[in-house]
Amino acid sequence: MPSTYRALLTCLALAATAPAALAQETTLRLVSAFAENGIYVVHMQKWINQFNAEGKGTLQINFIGGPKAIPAFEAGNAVKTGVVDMALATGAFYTNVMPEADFLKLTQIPVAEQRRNGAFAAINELWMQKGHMVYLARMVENQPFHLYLNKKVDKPDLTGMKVRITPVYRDFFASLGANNVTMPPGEVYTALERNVVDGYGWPIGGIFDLNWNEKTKYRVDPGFYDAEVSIVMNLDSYKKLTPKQKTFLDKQALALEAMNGFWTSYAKDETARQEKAGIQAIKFDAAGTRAYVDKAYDAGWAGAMKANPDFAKKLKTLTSK
Ligand code: 173
Repeated sequence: MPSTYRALLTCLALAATAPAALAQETTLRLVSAFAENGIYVVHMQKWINQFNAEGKGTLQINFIGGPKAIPAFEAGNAVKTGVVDMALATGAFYTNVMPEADFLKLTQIPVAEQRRNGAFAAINELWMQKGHMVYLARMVENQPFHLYLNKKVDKPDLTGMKVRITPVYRDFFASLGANNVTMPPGEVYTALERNVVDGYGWPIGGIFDLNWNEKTKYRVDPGFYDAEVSIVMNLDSYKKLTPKQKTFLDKQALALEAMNGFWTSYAKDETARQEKAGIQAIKFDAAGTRAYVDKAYDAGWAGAMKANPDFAKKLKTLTSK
C-alpha cells in the first residue's frame, strides 16, 4: 500500500472513532447588559479580540450586542435559560434570577484574593445552583458608586427627591429618604431631561458614555461599594466544553481580571473629566463622610441578610476589609 494512502486511511479511521479529539472549535454567543458604546463593552472588546486570536481552532466568542438585543434586566435570565451562552452583566440586573447577585457590590477585597480565600468558589457554588450559570470573571474593580444630583444638598438627606435606582442603591437611598424609581441605564437620559428624576446612582466612570453629563449638576462624594461587572456563562454551555476548551477559557478569565488595573486610572480620569464638565462635588465633613459610607454598607448588608442570611454572612466574612 502506498504510504500516502495508508496515512489517509489512518486519518479517516481516527476521524471516525474520535471526532472530539480532533480540532474542535466552538463559538460562544455573548450579550452585554450594558450599552455597546460604553466603557464596559469597549474594555471587553479588547479582551474578546485577544481571546479570539488565541482561541482559533479551540474557542471563539461572538458578541451579539447590547441591551437592544436583550434588555438589560433580562440578560441574566437569558444566560440561565441558555438563550445565550454568556453575558457581560452586573448582579443588580439579574436579581430576578437570584437576589444574591446584587450582594457582590459589597465586596471589599480584590477578586484575585476572593479566588484565593474561597469566596470565588462560594459564589460559583451558589450561582450554579440558583442561576444555572458559572461566574467566570469579575471584569470591573475599583469603581465606587456615587449619587449624582441636580438639586444641591448640604447633608445626606434625600427627602422629597426622586432618584433613579437599580437594586444596587435601593436600600441605601431609601434610608436617606429618597423616592426610588427603578430603571435601566437606557432610560436615564430621558428621565433626567424630563425631570422625572432629580438624580441617579452610577459608578464614578461612564456618565459621559450616555451623555448624562449634559443633565448632571452635582456628584456627592465619597463613593460607596464597588461596581461589580462580570462575565457569566450558562452552566450547560460550560459543561459541554472539552477539557482543552475549559482550560483555555479559565486562562482567558484570569487574563481578563489581570486587565483590571485599568479601572483605577480610569476613575481618576473620569473624576477630572467631570470637574472640567462643570459637575460640582458635594462633600460632607469628616464625620458626615464616615456616617454616609457606614450607612451605605449597613443598609446594603441589612438587605442582603434579609434575602439570604447564610450566604450574606459567608460573603461578608470572606470579603470585608
Ligand atoms: O445601572 C446601575 O446603576 C447599576 O446598577 C450598575 C452596576 C454596575 C455598574 C454600573 C451600573
